Amino acid sequence: MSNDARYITTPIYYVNDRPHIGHVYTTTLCDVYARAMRMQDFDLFFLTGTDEHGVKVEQSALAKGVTPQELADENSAEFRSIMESFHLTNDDFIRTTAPSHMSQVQHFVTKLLESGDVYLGTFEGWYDEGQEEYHTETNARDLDYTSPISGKPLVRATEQNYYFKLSKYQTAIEALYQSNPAFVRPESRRNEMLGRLREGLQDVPISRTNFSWGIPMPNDEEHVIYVWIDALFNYITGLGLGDVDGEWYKERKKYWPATYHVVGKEILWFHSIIWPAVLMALDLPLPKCIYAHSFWISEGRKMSKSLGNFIDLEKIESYVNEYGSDAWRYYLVTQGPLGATDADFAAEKFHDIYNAHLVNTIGNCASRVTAMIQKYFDGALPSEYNGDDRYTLGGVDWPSRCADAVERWQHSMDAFELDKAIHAAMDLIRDVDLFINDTAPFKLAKDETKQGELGAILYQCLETLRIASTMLKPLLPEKMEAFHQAIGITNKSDAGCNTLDWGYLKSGTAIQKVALYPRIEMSAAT
Ligand code: ME8
Repeated sequence: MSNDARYITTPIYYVNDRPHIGHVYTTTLCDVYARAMRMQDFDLFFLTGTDEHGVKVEQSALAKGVTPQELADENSAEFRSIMESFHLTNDDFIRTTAPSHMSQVQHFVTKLLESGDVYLGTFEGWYDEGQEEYHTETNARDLDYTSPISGKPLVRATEQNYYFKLSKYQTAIEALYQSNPAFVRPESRRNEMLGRLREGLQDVPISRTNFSWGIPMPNDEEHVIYVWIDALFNYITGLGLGDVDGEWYKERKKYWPATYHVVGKEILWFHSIIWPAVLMALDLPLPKCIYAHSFWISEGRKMSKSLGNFIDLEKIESYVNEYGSDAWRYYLVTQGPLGATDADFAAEKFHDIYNAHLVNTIGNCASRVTAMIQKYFDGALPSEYNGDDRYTLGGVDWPSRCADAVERWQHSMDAFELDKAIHAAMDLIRDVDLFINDTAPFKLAKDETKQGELGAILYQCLETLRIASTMLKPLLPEKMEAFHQAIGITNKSDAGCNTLDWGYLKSGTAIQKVALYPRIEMSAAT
């Protein structure tokens, strides 16, 4: 991987469910990061897709009277279409039923068989049928022998299967967690995994014989590869790492190892223990960070179809139609469960955040500044200097204030601290508002002799807003681009689209008055 290459992934989503807020959330987080990196000219690859094998897909297809492939095609297409309709800028959309993925998985499993990391053996354990996951005795006891997801009892199961020698990697995984404390984030999730590591790692089955909808074991057609192993490999098959002839995705190999695998907390075990051990067994570099966010709940309760608080695709669309796609992204990313605790999706809170942050802060400040340039300078951007020193105006050194905010933004984006990155931009906007109150340009406008000072103040305000809006563009692409258009950045290839350096705007540029986010009354629709 070159220094400039970055690779971010979402989980690949099960096709036996329809897309909902959880899927859109994780993908939106990755989208914000991807856009921010591309904006800074990093060579970035963003992968999402669908997880299409397994007993659940086979059973749902049977119940519907279609083939598993037909069901997978239909539901995968729906996931793919949300990426497009929500302007999620993934570079590819991987499907685990694609021949390129399947043959690479077989290649990797063959290597694991050859190295002895995969062997045939017998297993007995507590099995969660809904999740297709085994639990250790201790874990099963803690869960009261019931599935934490479906609430159904765990069943005692015995199988002859192929196993992955996870136990062999106990010391290596412990060393990984010690030497790289940021391998799993946030810290509370890392601590959970450390706790499970202390229980000791046991070998895990990686094949099944109780259904056929999966990738066959390369040496034994009776067995299909366990859906979780099949799915984890997507992160490297999508880059062609298992392509023996080297023809597939040649140009993508440079993106490995991943910068971030972003996942929900419920699948952290697979990503932060099993996946690195598999990669170690294959002698491949490890991802830099597994970031596990928490869950959305809705109106104070776990989302459920029967409670009627489920945020499904139709519900999401009603918010996007009413408030706009920027507002949806803003709420998701700034109010979502990025940290250790679950977050509540509530209609009233959505409405309040929209009004307080988008209407009253960003929208109001942009309209205030552009309106004054219209009114006092006929819409032509005045000069940055007032003859003397611009820094004496209101006591704020705006170029260095902006440079500090940009540095904070860059650092936070890089560290996937999206909330902090957004704060850096929002704080700038709030400071512009305070600066206007302090310097009172509307009073200066009444004094003919203060024209230079008035112009210089408005220049500082607009240039600062341009920089803040550029930092917000990965989150609010629609309206920040509209704002750029209104302040004379009309060409998408224009350096002004992305530059975070002070002084891009030139005096004399025609500035239009903007109204970015309309005030909206709360309706019953959402
Ligand atoms: O687990 N809040 O797929 P999946 C926030 N195929 N995020 C949520 C959420 C919620 N309430 N519900 C779901 C699978 N998510 C496997 C993954 S990866 C190699 C295989 C998001 O369709 C979150 O990212 O059940 C979670 O990890 C993912 O959707 C699970 O999607």
